Amino acid sequence: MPEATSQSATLGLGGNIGDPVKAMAAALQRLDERDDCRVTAVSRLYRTPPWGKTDQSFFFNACAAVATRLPPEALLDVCLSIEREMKRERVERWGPRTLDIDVLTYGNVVQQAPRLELPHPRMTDRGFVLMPLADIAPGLLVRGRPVSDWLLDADVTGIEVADDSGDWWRSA
Ligand code: PH2
Ligand code: MG
Ligand code: MG
Repeated sequence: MPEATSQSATLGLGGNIGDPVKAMAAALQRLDERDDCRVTAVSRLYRTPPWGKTDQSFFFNACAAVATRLPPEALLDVCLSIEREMKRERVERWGPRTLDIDVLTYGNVVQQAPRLELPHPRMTDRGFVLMPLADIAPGLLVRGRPVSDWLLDADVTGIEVADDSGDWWRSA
């Protein structure tokens, strides 16, 4: 992929039913296989307490950086179509999720578009996003502040490293 025309985006991945680690790994492999996307960094894998709606299973979470020629909304569409593909076998209405892929940042783009707000509006409140993101992009500025700085204020209670190999996604 020609680097000159590509942008760097970061993604947050998570899931808590079925085999979320396998779904996250498959999603990253799928993205990396595309001509218009390359996975350039993947965080460690984390096991995280459920945030928001707390009466559900622990999640697995990770973040990745991709170099892509796709514009932001097209990257979102690719992520949503991979989500659908991975959910096909065991979709559970109203239930927890097998795989969620959120576009967190895209270059320096700041937009309040209805389909895709950038940077992700809630990423700076969430330990389960900031902790993995700090593995791969501690200096990335989000709303004027580095990820590693946002992490200092985040609640990371109960978050554990589940796999610190960095290439967990290639073998899962
Ligand atoms: N995703 C949610 C809601 N709560 N909690 C954790 N720990 N990890 C997640 O990925 C997560 C969540 C909605 O997207
Ligand atoms: Mg999400
Ligand atoms: Mg989502």
